[in-house]
Amino acid sequence: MALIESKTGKITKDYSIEELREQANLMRGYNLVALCAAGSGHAGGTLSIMDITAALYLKVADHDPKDPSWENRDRIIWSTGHKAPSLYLGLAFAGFCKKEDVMYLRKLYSPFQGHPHWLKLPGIEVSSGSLGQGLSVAVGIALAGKLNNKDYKTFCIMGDGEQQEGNVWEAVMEAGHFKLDNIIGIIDYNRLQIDGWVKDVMNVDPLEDKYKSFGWEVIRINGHDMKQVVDALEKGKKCIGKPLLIIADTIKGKGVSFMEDVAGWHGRTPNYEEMLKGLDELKLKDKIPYEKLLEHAKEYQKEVDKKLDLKMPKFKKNYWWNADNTMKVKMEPTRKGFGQSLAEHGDDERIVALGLDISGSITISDFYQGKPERKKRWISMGIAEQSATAAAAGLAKEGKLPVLGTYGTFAAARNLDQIRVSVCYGNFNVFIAGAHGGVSVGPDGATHQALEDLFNVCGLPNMSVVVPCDVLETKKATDYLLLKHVGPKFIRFAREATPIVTTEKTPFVFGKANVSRMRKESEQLVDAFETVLADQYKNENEHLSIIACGPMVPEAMRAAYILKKDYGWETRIVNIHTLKPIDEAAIIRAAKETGVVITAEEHQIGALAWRVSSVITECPELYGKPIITGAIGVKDRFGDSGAPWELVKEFEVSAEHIAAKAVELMKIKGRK
Ligand SMILES: Cc1ncc(C[n+]2csc(CCOP(=O)(O)OP(=O)(O)O)c2C)c(N)n1
Repeated sequence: MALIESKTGKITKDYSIEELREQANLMRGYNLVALCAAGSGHAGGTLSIMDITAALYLKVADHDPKDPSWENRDRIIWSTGHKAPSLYLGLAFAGFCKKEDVMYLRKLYSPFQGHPHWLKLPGIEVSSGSLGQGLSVAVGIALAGKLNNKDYKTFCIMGDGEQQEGNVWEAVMEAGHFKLDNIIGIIDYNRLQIDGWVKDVMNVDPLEDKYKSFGWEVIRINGHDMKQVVDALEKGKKCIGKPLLIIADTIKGKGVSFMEDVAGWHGRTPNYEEMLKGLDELKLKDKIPYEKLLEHAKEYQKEVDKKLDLKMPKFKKNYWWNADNTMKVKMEPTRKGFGQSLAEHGDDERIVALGLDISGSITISDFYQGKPERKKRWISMGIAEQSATAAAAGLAKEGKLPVLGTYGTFAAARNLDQIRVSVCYGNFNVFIAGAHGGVSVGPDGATHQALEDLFNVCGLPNMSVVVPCDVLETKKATDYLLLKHVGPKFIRFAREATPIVTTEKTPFVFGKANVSRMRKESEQLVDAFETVLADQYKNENEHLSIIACGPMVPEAMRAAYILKKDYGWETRIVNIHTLKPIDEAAIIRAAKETGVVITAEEHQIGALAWRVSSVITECPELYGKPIITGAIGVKDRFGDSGAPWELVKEFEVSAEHIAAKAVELMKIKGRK
């Protein structure tokens, strides 16, 4: 039908095919501006799906912007959550929200999250971002429709690469089995995914035959021919006895010549010049007030900055990273250390690296870069974390050294049962990398911020877990885990550049903590600290201890600096790079010798804090001793979109938060 007034059934706007084409073009333009304002996001897929978005939101779906939760509305599920900007523009052009507000895309506190969150913006049906789940949700919604005798239809937008997820096929089977003729699946068949052409990464074809064999009706259309798109969607609304799949042939980056069919534009955004060029090609430079829109985004950002600043604990001066001429740091992403190690040791014929369609960004592709002879040991598994994990167990069983990695949340949650049973229970030598850990992965938002991964992997018998503090430690940890450690092993590293706080000479011994002490104020923070193995450290009766892992170690060092300068307190920093098995002796000594212990982790509080607490509370030597403890970490909440360092502030995982906690605990220590 069209956009309607739910109370009266009156059509409020009915677009012609020509008007829909114009709207889709305009939406492409707004998309470029929003992505430019955000500075991150997905250009390619948002442009390939835009004609379908316009047809669905402005013409085919029955819904009412004034009553977004009208019970008879058609439901539109975005299984490919990374195309969120397209969804937002569909809603905005239909009147659910203001077009200019889409410019808040990916900004902190914004309803326009990097991946859609239905609790933040009316009109979004479900939260998504972890691929392969949407069709199952659609099955549930369609089943509920049948149970409730409702006539609404459930549209589900998927990607072609996404078809590699096993979960998709469970849902395809269910929809066919239950003859859910109220489901219309749409595949944005743009032939590309992150690592390249779908047919090369992991072929999914012939999709028509596959869906048909599961009891679906299938039609294939040109996804940029508005008439064909509208006709296909309308046909879906009339389907009887079977679910319908629309395979829409599209072009990734459609409409902007330099983005079309280029894999690199999957997760890239246009800069200002590229945005202008794109708008020019779309003939929209005079039709979209892009300067005003960019200004709107900047105004929003100013408010965010103010709010964040008010929330931050304050000290005598600004101690933020590189704010001053002393205690400066160089920054590099920890993930690079992982890639460097794979590149260095990749000649070992036992090593087999498994790709999960996010290879460049997590650096696992460094394994074969410039080394074509290693390509035979590079196995692209597509977007299939569960199967890849179990396959790695099989490779390990036959004597190989399999390494796989993806976003921490997909490397330690999506595949948790496979890690548990196939890898850990079998005690196989599988090396899993959880990349982009913590909130600092930034604007992708909650679905992509691994904040529970360490609970999952630390809870598994036989598993060893390492969370290195900087790029150099990541390299050393990978060197060790890759070739020396035998058994299930997990390394967690981050996406964002974080301070380098160790040197080549800093010890790294698996299972043994390091102790760092600030000795002076110096030009470079790394020179101000002395770091030794915890079991070689002699007690100096410091005022307090900070026990940290991962990028919280640099924050702990900065906190020690703040506490020394503003309060004259000495701090023992214990770097627990190996979370499992944990260095109990180092924790017990810190507790006994300083009496105040603060844990710091970029994770839901507990992966480190509760392990440290249990070491302290179970140590007979400490029974009855007044140990004062506090925990810094994420406080039982999901993540949010925002710039990486903004999120460090918002989620209270900065040096300032550690130092404020120290002040609080030291008051208590003083009272004793
Ligand atoms: C479970 C899961 N694994 C990995 C990712 C990371 N990821 C985001 S988009 C994408 C590629 C998707 O390709 P496709 O479905 O073809 O979408 P399109 O090319 O149309 O953007 C991947 C691997 C994810 N979001 N979810």
